[in-house]
Amino acid sequence: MVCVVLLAAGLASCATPSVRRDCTSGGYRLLTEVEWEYVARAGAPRDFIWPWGNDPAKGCGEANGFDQTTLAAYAGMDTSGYRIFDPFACNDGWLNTAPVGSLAPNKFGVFDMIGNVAEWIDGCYTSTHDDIDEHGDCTRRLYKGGSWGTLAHNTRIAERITGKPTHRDDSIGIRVARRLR
Ligand SMILES: [Ca+2]
Repeated sequence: MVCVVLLAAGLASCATPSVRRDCTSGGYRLLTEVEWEYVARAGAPRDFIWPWGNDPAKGCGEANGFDQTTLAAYAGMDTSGYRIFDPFACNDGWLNTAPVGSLAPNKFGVFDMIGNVAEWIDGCYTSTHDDIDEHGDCTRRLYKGGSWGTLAHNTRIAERITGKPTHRDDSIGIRVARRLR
């Protein structure tokens, strides 16, 4: 999916070893996991689970997740299959995706790092946060941040969710980056 999206948009993938980091099309590319976590944390202390602290209920000002709005829409849903079912105990006001800028930015001024749609990460899957992934598993890719339909614990900065590169649904998108100098 990453390659398909990037190529469809006229952007070369940075994720294959042969062209890794050799980005054309103005240098636009996906973020590495290390870069993504740096931007998502936005200067928050290392012991913060979310950018705003350790209480997910304080995140509805900047994160569109599975909140009380969503919970109300899905009232009566069967939650027995969830090992942890922890909707955000607050109200972000959005059932599904929200237009960019609908909620507050993080301390770096970046919108929607947590929630709204999860974001594909550059490179092949590795078992650590190391962004050197030439030896990674390229049948799996990471996406991070969680989405409008994601429970609180899966929107943690450190959370790592994997999917096949061909996977797509309405909860995953891309965020592009470009080196300025
Ligand atoms: Ca929501």
